[in-house]
Amino acid sequence: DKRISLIAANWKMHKTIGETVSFIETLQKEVGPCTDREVMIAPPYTALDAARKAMTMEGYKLAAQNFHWEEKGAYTGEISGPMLKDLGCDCVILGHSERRHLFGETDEMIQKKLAAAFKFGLLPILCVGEVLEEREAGRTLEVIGTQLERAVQGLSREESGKIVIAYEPVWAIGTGKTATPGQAQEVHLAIRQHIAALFDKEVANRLRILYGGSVKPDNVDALMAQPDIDGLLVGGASLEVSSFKRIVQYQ
Ligand code: G2H
Repeated sequence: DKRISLIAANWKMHKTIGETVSFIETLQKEVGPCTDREVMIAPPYTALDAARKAMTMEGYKLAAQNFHWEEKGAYTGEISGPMLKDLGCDCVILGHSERRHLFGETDEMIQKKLAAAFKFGLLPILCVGEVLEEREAGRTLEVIGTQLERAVQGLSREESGKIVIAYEPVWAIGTGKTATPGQAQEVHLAIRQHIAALFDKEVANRLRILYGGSVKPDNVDALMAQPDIDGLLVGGASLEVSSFKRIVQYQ
């Protein structure tokens, strides 16, 4: 089976309700329905409801940028899986490097979130990635292997085949420094092999692995030409319709 590509916009802490609606309406008008690829948008929590209502075309999916693993309870400031489902979310981004590094998310928390995503029917996009020091010390694959193993602990074979993994080298995030297509492909292949070893080859072949970190209109085609790059997680370049549209329409 061919893996259907996924082009995802991670808006981080950007865009009001009005900006969200006008972005989605314009994007759909200019791109049209998508059948050979999926487009995902992760606006801030406050714009999820409006985004859902604005998404009317085939091939567009809605994601939250984070959530809490418990169903409900005394967790001031947190949002649960059922609340995201209530808003019509399809997916949730987990363990983004900003969550890990700025907000202290650990592998253990990410593992709980991953299990909760399946429990509450949300497709998880699990982010992994090494920092510059780790890459320079030749520890990239080891670090990513550990993040993966810890995150997928307890998942069934079937669940593990449904995860979307996003490889985001931390040194490439928002820095303008993109991994070369070759560097990204090397890690994507290693991730697939690691999942094959943890589960099996069939699961690994089904798995979609996205690249994230300074994706721009001018590097998208070369990244997407790599055999193990199945999509992109785009931050900065997803905030303007013109550049995100070009990324969605990669060749
Ligand atoms: C990495 C990426 C999106 P940017 O955080 O997740 O952001 O494309 O701005 O590097």
